[in-house]
Amino acid sequence: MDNRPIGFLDSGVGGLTVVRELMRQLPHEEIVYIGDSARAPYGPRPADQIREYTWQLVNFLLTKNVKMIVFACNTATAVAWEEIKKSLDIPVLGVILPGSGAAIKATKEKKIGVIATQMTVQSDIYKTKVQLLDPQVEVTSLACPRFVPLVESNETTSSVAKKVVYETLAPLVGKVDTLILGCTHYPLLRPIIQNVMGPEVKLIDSGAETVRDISVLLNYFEINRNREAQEKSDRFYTTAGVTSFQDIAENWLGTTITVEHVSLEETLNG
Ligand code: I24
Ligand code: DGL
Repeated sequence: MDNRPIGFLDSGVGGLTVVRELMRQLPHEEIVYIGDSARAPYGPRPADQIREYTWQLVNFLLTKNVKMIVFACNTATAVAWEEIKKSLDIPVLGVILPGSGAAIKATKEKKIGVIATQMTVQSDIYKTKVQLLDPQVEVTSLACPRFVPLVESNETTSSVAKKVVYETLAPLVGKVDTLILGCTHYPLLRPIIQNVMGPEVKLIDSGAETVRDISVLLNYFEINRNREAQEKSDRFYTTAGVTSFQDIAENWLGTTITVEHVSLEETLNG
């Protein structure tokens, strides 16, 4: 047993889709979450910058005595996960491998689509990982730069959302039998995406798949949290304003939470 918390990092609030899954699948685990909302979104940023920011988030989590770190952000995973996990001696999980594995299991025609931010698509990481597992699979990637702004303006069911999703996904319709939602925000558009792609297409939520892998790792290393341990206290940190983070998070998670502001420069250099 290991009663230390699990650390989560994300560019902002999107990683809460992974946290909600964790709360559902592993309700006894304690959470420390850092969201870099002050510098979000990461998707359109250069890779070097994302790597630098992600290191800062990791170093912050390391000061919180975490037993494992989860990159709850596809973009950070795409450009920084392999490098960072090599330098740490605790398990570090990203959201990309779990989704890739699940997609390979799901596909019948060996035609997988990936939708994600510009940087994740540019990195070609999903294609690389999927084809390492099965070279016969055809992978078609598509950047959907309009989806994150859509969700963040509360447009997840509107006719505008339907129009944008329909227009953006047109090149994939009929071309794939499995579609990886390779961005934290996309599960919020899931009903529209399913509608546009058609009922036969299997949608893979990388966040949900990642929590299954967290569970496997906890069991393998026997580092589950003792459910009889003292009451857990989840902590959420944001580099931007506390109130807006808290509003979104409490609405999404359906529970009250503790949120603190953190200035990464001061915390890590001071
Ligand atoms: N959803 C997201 N980000 C936002 C938002 C949202 N505003 C409304 N909704 N804003 O991501 C990002 C910018 N903020 C973040 C906080 O600090 C200041 C800057 C998706 C969230 C996924 C869990 C819509 C919305 C909501 C509540 C729950 C879910 C949701 F208000 F999509
Ligand atoms: N969290 C990011 C991801 O999963 C989406 C938002 C952003 O671009 O920062 O790729």
